[in-house]
Amino acid sequence: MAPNGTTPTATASGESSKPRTVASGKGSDDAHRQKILVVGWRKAGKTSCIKTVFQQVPAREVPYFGVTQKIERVNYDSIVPLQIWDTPSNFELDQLDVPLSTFSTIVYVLDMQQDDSYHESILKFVHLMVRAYLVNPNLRFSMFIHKAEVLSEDYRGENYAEIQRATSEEIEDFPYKTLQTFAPNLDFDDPSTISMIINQLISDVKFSMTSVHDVSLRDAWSKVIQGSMEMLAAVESLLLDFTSHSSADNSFLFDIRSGVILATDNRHRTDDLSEQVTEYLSSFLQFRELYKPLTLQKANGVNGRGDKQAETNAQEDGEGEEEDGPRGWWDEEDPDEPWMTQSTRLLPNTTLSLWQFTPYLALVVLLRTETWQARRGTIEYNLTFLRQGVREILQVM
Ligand SMILES: Nc1nc2c(ncn2[C@@H]2O[C@H](COP(=O)(O)OP(=O)(O)O)[C@@H](O)[C@H]2O)c(=O)[nH]1
Ligand SMILES: [Mg+2]
Repeated sequence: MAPNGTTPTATASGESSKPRTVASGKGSDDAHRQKILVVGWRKAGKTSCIKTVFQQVPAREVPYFGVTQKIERVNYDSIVPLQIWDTPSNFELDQLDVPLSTFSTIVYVLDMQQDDSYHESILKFVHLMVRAYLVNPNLRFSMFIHKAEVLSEDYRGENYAEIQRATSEEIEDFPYKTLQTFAPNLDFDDPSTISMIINQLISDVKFSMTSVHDVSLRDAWSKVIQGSMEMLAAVESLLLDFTSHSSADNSFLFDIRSGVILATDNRHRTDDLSEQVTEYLSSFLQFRELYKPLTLQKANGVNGRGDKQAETNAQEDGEGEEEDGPRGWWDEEDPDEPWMTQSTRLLPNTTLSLWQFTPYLALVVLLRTETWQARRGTIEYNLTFLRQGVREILQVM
């Protein structure tokens, strides 16, 4: 299990880490973090949604989480540094010791099984959205309709649609005038003001069905994080360039520890495909965990090869070739970092390749096996540009 602290570091999953920021977790580096406020009814699954993804706590431990007693902040370093605020069950906005406008996103977790408290919960969410909108119209809203795996597929779809419909309805019916004191500059007697707010809130809120037991939760977080990435369009266009120049089918940029997709080339992509690739990555990383003790042992001098040996172990070339072949360009680029890399022929015609970019980021590429065999050199050459491009974008942010 990952360290329980509120500042997981890159070493949690075994990379030799070179943190981009000094994540002390003592509040010293809070200012540059995108803040995400997670709220919802008691036992809706807020803590579970955070811990299973950002602290790598296995889903089987979810039933044993205690009740959250006070606000907890989880710092997480990814393509953008995040701070995720977990809230206790009786949470009210006035308990925040920072202005509501500090947050970039509010995630509302709603327990899909609780039909009887839907309505109250939705009301609470809408109230929160309006309050937040009035202090910061750029704030983003996400609702995780959670524990979805419990319901049958039909029932699940029905509930999902019903919750979205009810949320829109409550946004329309909200007594905006009661919040006039929070927005002295807006005229709530003017119907056009109200309808502008209504339209914006309805179009802004993003819904996702989630469960800690499958990849849907990481998918939902992926949308939240992508919403926080000012550089998303730039990264996507780099991925698109790389993918088309390499004649690959799809490229996914992953946050390694959480397994959240940060960007894709956005071509021929389906939810199923994203799910499968996410599953692949987490299975592969489990292998790495398995080998880590072995790697450490060797790195500690059994054969004196240290990091070089670690690197060989971290590589799992599905075709079993080039174990002792010439060193790749990525070794030359940053000799201190034993970046992981891997390629697997999944099916006769399909190959999946993975390259680690930074302690936080890995690229997964799906391509035709014949393309991989014929163009591997070009692909790895193109990769240098992609990697440089991504790093440059990260540096200017
Ligand atoms: N079936 C199911 N139960 C979940 C899921 N996520 C959380 N739970 C359960 O919901 C309960 C409350 O979870 P917790 O994260 O502590 O909720 P919080 O009070 O909102 O922080 C726990 O008993 C969890 O086992 C899920 O995805 N599916
Ligand atoms: Mg909790």
